[in-house]
Formats: sequence, structure tokens, C-alpha cells
Amino acid sequence: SKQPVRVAVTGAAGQIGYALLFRIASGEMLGKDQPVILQLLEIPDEKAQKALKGVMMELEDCAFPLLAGMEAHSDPMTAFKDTDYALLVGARPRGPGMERKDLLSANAQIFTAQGKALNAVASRNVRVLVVGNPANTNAYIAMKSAPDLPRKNFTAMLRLDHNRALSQIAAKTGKPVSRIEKLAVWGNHSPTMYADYRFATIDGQPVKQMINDEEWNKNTFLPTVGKRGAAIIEARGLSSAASAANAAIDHMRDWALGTHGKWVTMGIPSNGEYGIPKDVMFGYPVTTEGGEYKIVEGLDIDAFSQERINLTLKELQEEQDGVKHLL
Ligand code: NAX
Repeated sequence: SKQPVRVAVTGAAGQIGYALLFRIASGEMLGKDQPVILQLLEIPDEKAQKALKGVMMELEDCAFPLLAGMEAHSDPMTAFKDTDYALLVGARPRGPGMERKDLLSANAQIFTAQGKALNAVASRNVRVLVVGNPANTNAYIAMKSAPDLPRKNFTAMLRLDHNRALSQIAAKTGKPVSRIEKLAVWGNHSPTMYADYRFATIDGQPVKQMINDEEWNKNTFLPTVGKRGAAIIEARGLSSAASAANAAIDHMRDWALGTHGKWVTMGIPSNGEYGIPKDVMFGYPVTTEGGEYKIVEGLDIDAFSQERINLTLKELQEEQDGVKHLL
């Protein structure tokens, strides 16, 4: 049987953590034959640590056969020790009266410290997924703070946007979600993301022709996907948690185990593909195999798409400029 791998999760006592940990421990992320050791990080605050202990009690009570060990931490330098996978979920939420730039700099501190800790103690091939918002910029900060680790191993979560877009297309066409291929989401995890079904197919048929409605694309589809997070908050009184945890599982599982040719979306550091400046943490369509992702290249970018890509890129560059002096 396989040796256990180490999976670090931050923000482990939060609502996404609660929807995430049980699925990781049951083998849904890394496979039903892969034992895991959970290294859980929460802030030192007594209430958070106590809540984390409670979650660990419930994990124990599941008696998961694949859960080979579990640790509670309040310091990233111990939480990330030898970790093979790191899911950075915990972040500073926007408090009352907090300006965007205060939010950026509060998170810059967290992700600088966590990037440095990964750099110092994690496995040299640790795969990092940043979920905590602003996810792309936080991933960029962590990457920049970890110069000894491969840049390509730092990623941001765009998968929830991708899955939201799949569902909207399935509803519009009346076809099952499982048949939709070749969807792409470009850019930032924010309402500026550009969900692009120009290349998508269902059973080999072009989705664009099935829908054939540019007004729907511009005025319904893109705003619905872009503002879905706000719509969930409005309906539930809480932000997306189970769907976010599900997207994190999808992202890591596909990265580790491969997509068998299927396109998925990951936020990854650019190497200049599609004119995006190097290091910008950008949502791209990728395929994965053997634990590595590969950008889908050579797609035609029409004028409307270029406009949307420029918009989301501009927002990302503004965020990154806003934290440059802190790095
Ligand atoms: P919660 O507030 O329920 O939980 C966050 C937890 O993180 C808290 O328990 C807190 O104590 C902990 N935490 C804060 N700073 C920490 C640090 N420096 N180290 C370790 N733990 C720390 O939030 P939740 O709903 O779980 O959301 C977590 C993050 O995911 C938020 O930043 C949220 O904005 C972001 N999201 C990102 C999404 C994406 O698609 N990329 C979608 C869902 C979600 O909104």
C-alpha cells in the first residue's frame, strides 16, 4: 500500500475547512488508495484553536481508513513541515470600514509569512493552492516569498468560476454537465473573470452554435457567473463554502491525478502565454498529466475576448502593484 502524503490546510476551522477536510480524509482528493496526514493551521487565537480541536474530534469520529495522522498548528513553520500539498484557505476577510488596500496589505502579511514558511520547511515539490481571497494576488505573494520552490507549483483557485460556468451552460443547453468539454476561464477570481465557451463542445458539437446568442453571453451568462459569489451571500447569508471546498478538491485532484485530456481552469503564473506578463497569476485553460499542468495554447483570441482579458489583467496588475512594496 502507498506511503501517506502530507496535506496542509490553513483556515481549517473555517466554513470552507469544514466542507473540505472530511473529503480529503475520505480520499476524494488524492485517490481512494492514498493515505493522508492532515497538518492543520489556524490562527493562535484560543477560540479558533478550540474550534479546530472540535473539527479534529469529528474527523476522528469518522474513522477514515485513509487518515494516517492529524496535527493542529498555530505556526506555518510547523504546519508546513515536509508538506506535499498545501491548501491555503485562511485569509483576512474584509472587516467593516476596511479599504481594499488595507485588505490587500493584511493579506500580503499572511501570504508573505506563509510563502516564507513553505520555502523553509515544505517538501521541495509542494503543490500549493490558494483559495483565500484575493486568491490570485495571495498566490502571487506566496510564490514571490518562496524563491527556492518551483514557481509553477503556486496556483490560485479559478475552479469554482469554471464549475459555475459549466452549470450555467448545462442549464442553458439542457445537456448534462459531464458532456461539456473545452471551457476556459481567463484571469482573476473576481467578477472580472472571463468565462469563455467559444471553444466548448457538447458531444462534439460547438456550444457557441447551440446557444447562438451573443446577448445572452454578455448580459446574462458573464454577469451570472461573475456575480455568483454575491448571489450566494445574498441567498444564504454566508459566502460559498461547500461549492468552494468542492472546487478545491477538483483542482487538487486533477493536478495530482490528471484530466485525461479534459480542459480545466487553474490560476497559474504566466510565462507570457497569450500576452500576459510573466508571473501574473492568471486563470488559464489547462490539461494535466503526471502531476503537471500544461496551458492549452494556440487558441484564437477575438476582439471581445481580448477586451475582457485586458480588463481582468488590468485588475490583477493593480492588485499586484498594490502589494509590490511589501514583497
Ligand atoms: P471563514 O472565515 O469561515 O474561515 C476562515 C478561517 O481562516 C478562520 O477560521 C480564520 O481563523 C482562519 N484564518 C485567518 N487567517 C489565518 C491565517 N493567517 N492562518 C491560518 N488560518 C487563518 O472563511 P471561509 O468561508 O472558510 O473562506 C475562506 C477564504 O476563502 C476567504 O478568504 C474567502 O474569501 C475565500 N473564498 C475563495 C473562493 C475562491 O473561489 N477562490 C470562493 C469561496 C471563498 O469566498
